[in-house]
Amino acid sequence: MNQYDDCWLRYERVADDDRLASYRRRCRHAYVAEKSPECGAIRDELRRALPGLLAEKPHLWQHPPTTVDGFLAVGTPDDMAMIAESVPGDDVADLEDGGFLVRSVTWNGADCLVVTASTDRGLVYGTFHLLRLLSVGEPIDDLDVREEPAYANRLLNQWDTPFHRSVERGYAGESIFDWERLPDLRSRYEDYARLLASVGINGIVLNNVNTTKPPRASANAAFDAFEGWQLLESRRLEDLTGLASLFRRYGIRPYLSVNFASPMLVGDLDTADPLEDDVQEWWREKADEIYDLVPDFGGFLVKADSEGQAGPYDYDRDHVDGANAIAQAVVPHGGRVWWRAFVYGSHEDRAVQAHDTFEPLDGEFADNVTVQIKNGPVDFQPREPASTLFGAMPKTDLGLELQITQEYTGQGVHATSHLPMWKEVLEFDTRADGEGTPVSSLFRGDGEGVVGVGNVGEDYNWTGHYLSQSNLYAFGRAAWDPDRSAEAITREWVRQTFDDDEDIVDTVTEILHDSWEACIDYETGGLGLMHMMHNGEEYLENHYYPSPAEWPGYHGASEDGIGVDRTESGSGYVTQYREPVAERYGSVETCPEKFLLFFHHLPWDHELEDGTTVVQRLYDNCFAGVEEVERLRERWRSLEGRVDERRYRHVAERFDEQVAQAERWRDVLTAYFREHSGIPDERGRARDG
Ligand code: GCV
Repeated sequence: MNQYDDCWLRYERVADDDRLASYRRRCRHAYVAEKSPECGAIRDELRRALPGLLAEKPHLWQHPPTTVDGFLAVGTPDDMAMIAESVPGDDVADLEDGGFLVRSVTWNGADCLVVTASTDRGLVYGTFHLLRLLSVGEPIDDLDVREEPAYANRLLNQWDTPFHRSVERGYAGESIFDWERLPDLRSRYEDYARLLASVGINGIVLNNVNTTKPPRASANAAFDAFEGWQLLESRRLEDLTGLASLFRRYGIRPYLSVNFASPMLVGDLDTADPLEDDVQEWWREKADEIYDLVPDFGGFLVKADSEGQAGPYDYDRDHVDGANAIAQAVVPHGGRVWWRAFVYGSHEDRAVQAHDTFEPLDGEFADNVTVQIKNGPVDFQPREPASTLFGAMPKTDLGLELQITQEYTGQGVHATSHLPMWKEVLEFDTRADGEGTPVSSLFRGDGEGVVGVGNVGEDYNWTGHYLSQSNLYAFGRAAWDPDRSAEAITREWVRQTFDDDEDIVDTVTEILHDSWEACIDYETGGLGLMHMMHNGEEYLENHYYPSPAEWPGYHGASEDGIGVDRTESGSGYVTQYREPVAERYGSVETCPEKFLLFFHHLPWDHELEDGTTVVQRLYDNCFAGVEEVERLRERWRSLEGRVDERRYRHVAERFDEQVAQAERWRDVLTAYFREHSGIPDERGRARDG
């Protein structure tokens, strides 16, 4: 990467001389099996990485060298005798697709490293893993690494509108995909594929789930008329081929978001009724056409009956009818339909909707349908309890959808790590199979997995805020291994992205880890409240500024109290959890404070366990959130002169803006609480609105 930031693939010279000597001994010569597109990508990556890390040009051999003291070999045991001789075949044969081994071995008296796997995609991940170890300065003389991905599918959802080039909820500029010039490729696509593959992502949905109505005027008025569903038009599909072959080199399968009404919009049918034969036939022909062009196409993602998108309800059919009609078309090609559970319906409390709609349909979806569920029951709010659908559909393939982009957590301005939020959800014990069935233990089937809504755009640094690169990185790493600690993931990101210096690693890790709770405090007051944000017309204001008065139904503030009653006598949402979770959340006494007002509507002066009233805790949290951001800003400032000027300034300036914004949130929220409660802040800080 030259024109754009390298993110975590910087490959800088190894600082420690002894380490460098050992790396050079085993890696200055390398041999990569010569066969597949993936192996070509590996060779290219070694050519990029090793000169930087080793500060000398490596020698890439056409065959395993026999005359050198040490070398790196990448391939499957079938590819080369050296690997077959140094690694027992069974160790490799056992590996899941994507899994790999990285081992230090001695072969013909030479000190070697072997990266091996049962599939070429595994070789890609193994190589990136080795480069990560070298980048963070791990010893390699005694390596014995065996890794397999926890989930078979680790997908990215781009919310990009092709041609129009907007990115819904994107805060890093235009879409990187220049659809107008496809199938011509930009070097940026390859860099993106490298970033994704380096953290194990193996699928990408190229366009927004909203396939109608781009949200705002684009820079190029000619494309304002373009809508995402048009990608299924024959003349557009050919554009996919270049991207598909590029991503293939990195083991990444492309997918498309499709509009449920495509048979009418793209085709010339007068219905999209999923039970009509000609509708199903239309989908089959369309799928055949796509697979002719892109044989490893992953399948379709569908947002149906949600926020204005067409769906089976338009024909009095249900989600099973809808999903299965499209899924049957991709069965012959090994494709899959990812069907989102983010639907609206008759319930006043949106939290109830997804479980109410989908749980009764368990067991009816086709084998190649995955129901994709947002982490929480409402909509990516700063903090939500885990969705009740997790573990509730044992006979259906499920996917967990996380938001990498920071729609509700400060967008491109605030330093907010989402990793602690994801960990909280992954660790939630659903009790689906008795005690000890965390969310992370689900999604283990071949058709299941974890999905992240992407956060990159045209900005030089990819993600708008430099520190937001950590969210993309962390998503991939957590989707590969949900049991890896948040701290370990963040520390390795900082080491690769900034420096190995312990103080820098500690400081940036601390900033990221404390950032989420701080954001919850100033943006909601904590206690499980949500929807305190402005829903303005201006795109960049949307969901960025505070405006709690717009959403009384979502946070329940009134003169008598605050919070939403989701107990059995309220909306009933809590009863969708298994016991003992339902009972714990359902009782004011046992509900964790962080979710208290999500589940309960309580008087403003209700006393919490430590005797503080609800309203006072809300005031205190809002003020604490701002103080915390000020503290985190100071932590960042302590790095002045130790982090390169460009990134130092960028983050420092954003911190100034974040503090100002946090104060604004605090002031608007506390004034709102005061106005509705009529109770002043006992510490005299909260002002009138
Ligand atoms: C893609 C939220 C966002 C929408 C998004 C929607 C979804 O409502 O604000 O921009 O649309 O979620 O997940 O489909």
